[in-house]
Amino acid sequence: MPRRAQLVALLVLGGGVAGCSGVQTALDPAADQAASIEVIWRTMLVVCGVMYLLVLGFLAWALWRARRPAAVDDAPLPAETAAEPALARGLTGWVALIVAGLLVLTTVSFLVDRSLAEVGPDPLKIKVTANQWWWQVEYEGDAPTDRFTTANELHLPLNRPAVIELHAADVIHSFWVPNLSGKTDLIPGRTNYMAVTPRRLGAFRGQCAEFCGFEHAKMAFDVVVDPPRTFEAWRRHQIQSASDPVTAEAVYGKQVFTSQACVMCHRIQGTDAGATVGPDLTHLASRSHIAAGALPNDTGDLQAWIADPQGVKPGTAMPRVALNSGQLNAVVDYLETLK
Ligand code: HEC
Ligand SMILES: [Cu+2]
Repeated sequence: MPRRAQLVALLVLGGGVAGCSGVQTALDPAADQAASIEVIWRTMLVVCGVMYLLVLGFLAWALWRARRPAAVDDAPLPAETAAEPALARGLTGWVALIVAGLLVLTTVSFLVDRSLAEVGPDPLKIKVTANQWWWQVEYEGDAPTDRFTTANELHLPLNRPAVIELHAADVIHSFWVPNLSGKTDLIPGRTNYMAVTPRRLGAFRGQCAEFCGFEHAKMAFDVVVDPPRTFEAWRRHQIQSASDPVTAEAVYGKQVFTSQACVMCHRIQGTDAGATVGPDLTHLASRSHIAAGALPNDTGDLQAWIADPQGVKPGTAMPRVALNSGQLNAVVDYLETLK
């Protein structure tokens, strides 16, 4: 291919070209499923692009042909018998081309759809429940002691297939991590499944993709693809109960947490807090965002969130709990020990 043609092909098709890479894009696949979907997208681009150019080309040709001197128009029409075979051949070719294009699109969609349903050996099982407006994430295991719960963040080991079981607690949501796979709805009363086999390390962003109410836009989550050993270390850590606070401030913070309304909605494994209305906070400090991607997880933003959740995410199911500044500081101090 000449260099210029190569460059054009690269610009049109290249997923790796600047602007097509990122943590939330279907053009930068990091899993088998997203890579298959990208094949459909490229095929559609080529087939539909070629058809579009052909149609425009014929249109231009027709316009150009129309500009004939008046004398030609006045000439007697060519005999029908002479014109028809060429026209018939042209139309047959055109129909054949359209059928071939549609066949290519149908075949590719069919094959990719089948490949999306395939699950590799020994899959990791994860259950995700969508809530207005946050994600509960439960890792399943053979033994009860292997199971644990977290929120708004998934870790996946590289190259190992994962099956994500999708549930909804209230309305319909949609689970979408563009770099890993397509969208799948989470429907109340129904269980859906999604398979992902991550092939590249990295941190990606997922987003609810089905309008689910007021804070639909602030219903994101993080997905981290780890090397198997790092994943295993993370998993072992997540299974453990929260460690007891040591500093006086954090001890007071824990006391505030368990004596205020917080305890009626949140769970911190190893304490009296065992409720599941809101996210599990056992290892809150190990997550990179809070409130489903609405804020980064740092001291200032944790304080802002707890002091006024309705200000950050109007309508969220977490109410404002009246705390004085000493209690607020202490409770945040405690939450930051939940590594
Ligand atoms: C009525 C139930 C309820 C009460 C009471 C409550 N929360 Fe929440 N909390 C929630 C819900 C629901 C969310 C998820 C909100 C969202 O992302 O939209 C949440 C989110 C959070 C988060 C962010 C967790 C994450 O991973 O995103 C923190 C931290 C938190 N709450 C701390 C507290 C503290 C501290 C208190 C007490 C001062 C408290 N909550 C009281 C229901 C509650
Ligand atoms: Cu949603």
